[in-house]
Amino acid sequence: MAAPIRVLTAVPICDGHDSAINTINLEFIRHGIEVVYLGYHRYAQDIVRAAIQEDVRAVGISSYNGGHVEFFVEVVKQLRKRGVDDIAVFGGGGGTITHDDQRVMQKRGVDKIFFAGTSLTGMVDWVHERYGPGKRGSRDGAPADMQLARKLTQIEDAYANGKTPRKPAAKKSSGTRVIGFTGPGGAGKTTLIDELVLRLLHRDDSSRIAILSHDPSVVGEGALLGDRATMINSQHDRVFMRSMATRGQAGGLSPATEDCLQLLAQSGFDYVIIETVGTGQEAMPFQSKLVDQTVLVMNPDYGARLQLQKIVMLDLADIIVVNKSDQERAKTAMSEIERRLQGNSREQQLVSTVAKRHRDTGVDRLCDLLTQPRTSGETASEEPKGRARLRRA
Ligand code: B12
Repeated sequence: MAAPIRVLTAVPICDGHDSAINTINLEFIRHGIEVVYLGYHRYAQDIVRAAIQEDVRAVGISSYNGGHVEFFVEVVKQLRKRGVDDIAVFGGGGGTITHDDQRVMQKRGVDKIFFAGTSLTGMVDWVHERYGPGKRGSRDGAPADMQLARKLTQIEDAYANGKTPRKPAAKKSSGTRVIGFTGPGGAGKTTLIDELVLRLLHRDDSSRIAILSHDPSVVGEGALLGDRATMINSQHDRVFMRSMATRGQAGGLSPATEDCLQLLAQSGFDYVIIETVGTGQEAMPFQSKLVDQTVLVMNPDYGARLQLQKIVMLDLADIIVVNKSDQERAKTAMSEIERRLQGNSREQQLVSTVAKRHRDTGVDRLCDLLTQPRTSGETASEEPKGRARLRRA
């Protein structure tokens, strides 16, 4: 089976009209396209960086507040400046983009503008026809991030074409710290990671961070890869982010994750952060020996205390974060989870955070825990045994 078409969609800076693109995203997904959605109010530079890292086939821009000729053309210009001529730029803006504007935009490299009245089916068919399987430009000799992005695509494509997942590989010693984040949907994993990235970037002004983020999809179907829309601090030149659809695999990760993770772990980043899809009670996503530390992010509102007995990751995670701790139930959650962890007889950390709050001291504490120097050869499973410790930030 051919790999799904991947496109990136966004709304330009100073524009909050996202209803059109949300409708179009859904239609694309329903017709087998993987959509990396960057959100609204986005700079041309952020769109270009994301399109290159995600190695998409095209960028779809929805613009309503004017300045579309300059904005679309700026995106084309920046792509070409970086040597990329195989990522097309297309989009629409209803009646705000005229036919005269379109002619100017096409002359300056924009592929296609859709006008008011075009059917959703018409746009989907056009994307399939125009951006379907075909030859892409080479990334040989391109900057490292561009080569890395293409290699990740090749790995994903190989799995889409029938490669079977291999056994988890052991991590070769390197300076890269690999951190796995998991937890139920809605617990705030993406916001927490974005805040953590902000701190990691500030603590060391030369550090480089990779993020491998997952969203669910069924084999051969489309997917909304929406974590970038939540990430604000991670729109940064020292951050390489890649969004992956699970493409039919249960448990929070994709069949290609292990290989992609291994490649990222060997690509000179200081930190590689991997985020699963929202997971259920039985999920144990980080069997990989490539992951150094695992973080389970929970919502204080998990239901009755008995529910905690059923969450496998409470036994396995190195750090448990109760996010959204400004909620009324947070204190009770912290003490119930603390008691649950005490039965584990291994050292685990419990941290309380409010990731949406700027300068949250809980996120500072989490960052401290994740950046502590490691003893050589230490892995999550080899940690010393002991009673669970509760740390309230
Ligand atoms: C809905 C709407 C709003 C909603 C937005 C809700 C939201 N979250 O998106 C609200 C009420 C919040 C709003 C606010 C404002 N709006 Co308004 N809004 C509209 C409206 C009525 C419809 C736009 C829309 O969603 N269309 C639905 C899409 C699906 O259809 P379409 O536009 O015909 O697009 C077709 C194609 O172009 C294509 N397409 C569109 N985008 C893309 C992208 C890709 C990738 C592809 C493939 C195709 C594609 O899809 C459609 C296929 O048929 C338009 C007027 C209009 N009739 O167009 C004004 C309009 C865009 N708004 C306008 C203005 C001025 C504003 C405000 C500044 C008003 C104010 N003073 O506060 C604010 C700014 C908001 C902001 N933060 O940016 C002006 C813009 C004027 C201009 N640029 O010259 C318009 C044109 C109204 C007008 N005639 O004055 N707005």
